[in-house]
Amino acid sequence: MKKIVFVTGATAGFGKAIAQIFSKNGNDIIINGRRKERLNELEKELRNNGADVLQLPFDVRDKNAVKQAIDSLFGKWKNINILVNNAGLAQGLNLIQDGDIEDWDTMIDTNVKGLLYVSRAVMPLLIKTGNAHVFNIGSIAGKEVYQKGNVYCATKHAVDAITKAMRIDMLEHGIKVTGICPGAAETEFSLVRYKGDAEKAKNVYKGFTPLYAEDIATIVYFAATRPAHVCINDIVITPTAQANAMYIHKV
Ligand code: NDP
Ligand code: 8X3
Repeated sequence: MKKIVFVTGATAGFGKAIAQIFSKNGNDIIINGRRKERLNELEKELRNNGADVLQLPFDVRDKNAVKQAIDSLFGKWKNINILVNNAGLAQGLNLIQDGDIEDWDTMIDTNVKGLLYVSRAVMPLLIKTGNAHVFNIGSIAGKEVYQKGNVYCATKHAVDAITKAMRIDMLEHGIKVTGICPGAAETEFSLVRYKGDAEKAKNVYKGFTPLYAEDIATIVYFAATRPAHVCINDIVITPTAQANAMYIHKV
């Protein structure tokens, strides 16, 4: 059955790959992100895959913009079946005493508060639609902490807690809630973390085969297509070369 899938942060990485896989499998997609040109390109691509597409460009940190965008949904677009809370980022990698407070604010505002603003606005629609499913993109950094990861890890631990809490709150509505917790994946993530330093970003993935965005999209699609009585609660995915947040075997 055709579903309406709402993906935040669909202009790159996991979000883009998730929008692509759902569009190729007969679903209609609402795409969000701040970069309008990328949304335009993605809309064309998804339409070529046969999907109907609605763009909702907003910054998840802006609670008024989030509410306005969700309130503007019309017709069938209100009947969202799947929400993928994916928009997020790491900014900086510093010991706590050297941390940049603006980086901290950006990560907390995006990864925690942004996810909450979007969820608060969309959950009532999911409850009305029924048979709905929420995916929260957490991280292995939400299961363990690593040196210099302090605040990013804290935001992803918060996502882990919100995911568990949502599952309880959504129980009476029969809404599935799944936490997706990837390890090292080569997307634009490290480019953003290192503020555009492409050399540093590339080095993160040298010496091993990382995950790719398509690996995560395939897993989200798998979890979204289980029978109605089956909910996959939580998935931790690492590259084969990664044992946990600290140990990556590099050659
Ligand atoms: P990318 O940088 O490739 O993509 C991030 C996406 O988030 C972009 O589409 C970006 O769009 C969007 N985004 C960022 N900030 C905002 C904002 N304020 N409002 C709206 N959209 C925003 O990274 P990934 O695909 O790797 O990251 C996706 C998620 O996966 C994040 O939550 C990240 O923490 C998590 N993650 C990543 C891992 C990795 O190793 N790559 C591992 C584990 C988890 P735009 O800039 O256009 O707004
Ligand atoms: C991104 C993966 O290991 O850099 O969430 O925290 S990691």
